[in-house]
Amino acid sequence: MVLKVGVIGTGMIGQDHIRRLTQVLSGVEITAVTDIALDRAQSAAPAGAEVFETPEALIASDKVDAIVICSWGPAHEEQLLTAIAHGKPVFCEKPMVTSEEAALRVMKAEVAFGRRLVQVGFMRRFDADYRRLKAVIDSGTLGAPLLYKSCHRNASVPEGLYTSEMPLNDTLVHDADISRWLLSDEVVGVEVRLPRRSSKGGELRDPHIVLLHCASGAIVDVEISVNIGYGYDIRGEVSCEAGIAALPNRPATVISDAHGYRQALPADWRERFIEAYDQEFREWIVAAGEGTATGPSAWDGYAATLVADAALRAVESGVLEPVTMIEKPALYTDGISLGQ
Ligand code: NAD
Ligand code: ISE
Repeated sequence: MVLKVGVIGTGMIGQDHIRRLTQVLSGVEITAVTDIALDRAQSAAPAGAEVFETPEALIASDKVDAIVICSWGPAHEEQLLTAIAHGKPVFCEKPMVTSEEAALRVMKAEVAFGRRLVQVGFMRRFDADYRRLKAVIDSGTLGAPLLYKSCHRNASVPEGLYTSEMPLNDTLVHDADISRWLLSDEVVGVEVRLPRRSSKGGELRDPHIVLLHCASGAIVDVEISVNIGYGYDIRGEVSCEAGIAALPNRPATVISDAHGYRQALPADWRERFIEAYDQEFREWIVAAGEGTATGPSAWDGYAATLVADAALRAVESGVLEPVTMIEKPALYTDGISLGQ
């Protein structure tokens, strides 16, 4: 069976996901697209796909079995709730939503539906390097994880569109999610420190140092820099009781020239995580074909949203802001959310 997919939002990542769903992966066909910029939807639409004027019409269409949301974060809640109301599996790019209240509404709707429908686009969980790193930590050979250093450096971000809240409610959510997943832990408190501001981003608040305090006592130290200029530089290193486990540098041709020995860095997330996005969709297509979702859940989207909210509060207060979660609904307690 071929999964008929409708894509909402045909900007940067929408176009990249359309490419992978039409040119890389099998068992899937894009039958519908929409965007508030209809001309963008028109030019991104693959052959045979219908361009819908609204997300509601696309979701309701019987041409669509499952939905991929690639619109801006604040638009996700309404689109998720509509997809759940139609009982259709939905892949939603991160951040799942941009407030705790919205995350609770999405979980409530999915729990009332009674089956998982939502997968959140935390693609790092599908990256082979992160999966190997987690396998080492889970094996216990290095003892308990004590500290995790996560560097999240973007070469640049779209000027004007990327605002000072976004390092925390758009970028940090990846580090929050991967930390919970790698350490099989929950975040219970967040501190933020603001170093000297980089002149490269104009008025943008950048960089940030964020400390995630975990329930086990482990601490995650996150650097968010979004105008580093030289490339897309993602690093991760876990300090355990009996050793260190770290992400490797990505393989790249070694160039020797007048600047010395050097290896190119990925330009952006598209290049660095290309295989991870492919794999997250491979797994999504299988689950969506069965009318459900696996992988990062609405609970994980909720957890990351709480961290972002706490980080934004911590910028204002300058102190450790607590993170308090509701009791985990049974729908999310099967081990899918944490530890897998
Ligand atoms: P973008 O601005 O390039 O594209 C977003 C598109 O959504 C635009 O074309 C816009 O017109 C459309 N849109 C916005 N609101 C809409 C609505 N209500 N209905 C229909 N269309 C709407 O942004 P982007 O970089 O492609 O990011 C899109 C989403 O993907 C964001 O949530 C972002 O955080 C996420 N993202 C994730 C990753 C990742 O690594 N997983 C990478 C980039 C972006
Ligand atoms: C972007 O939306 C992503 O999700 C990228 O993975 C992240 O590195 C970047 O900071 C975000 O803006």
